Amino acid sequence: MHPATSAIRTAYQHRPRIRLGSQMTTVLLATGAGLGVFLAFRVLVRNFKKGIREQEALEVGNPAAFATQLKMAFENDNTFGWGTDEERVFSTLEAIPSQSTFRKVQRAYRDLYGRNLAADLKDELDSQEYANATQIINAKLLASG
Ligand SMILES: [Ca+2]
Repeated sequence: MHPATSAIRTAYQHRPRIRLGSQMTTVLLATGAGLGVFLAFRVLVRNFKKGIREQEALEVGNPAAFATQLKMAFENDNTFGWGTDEERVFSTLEAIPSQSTFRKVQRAYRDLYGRNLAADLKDELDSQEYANATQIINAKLLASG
């Protein structure tokens, strides 16, 4: 091989862009893998929490049971895809013994459905009903009794 050709070839093989490129690829792959592991772990934790909550929901009076009842009342939809069992929403809210339990219900609701209970209450009820619901919750004792 001609020495010049060989030198060009060597230079080509060692051009900095390739090295930077492969390093970047390595970094991106590592970041991607790290993110993948992180996301997979987060899904695992989320499913684990959800599984625990689903078990808890079988116990009457457990925050997860109240959360499930509220969700079922929200999803009491008719064939048009809308509708909410307001009576059931109110009777469930009445049955929650205290504001501290209500906060536990909110956490259970988030673990089970990945949603904010207060926001869903607002969405599912009209403004007067939502005011009534808020009143029911605010009238409760602060501590668990
Ligand atoms: Ca609904």
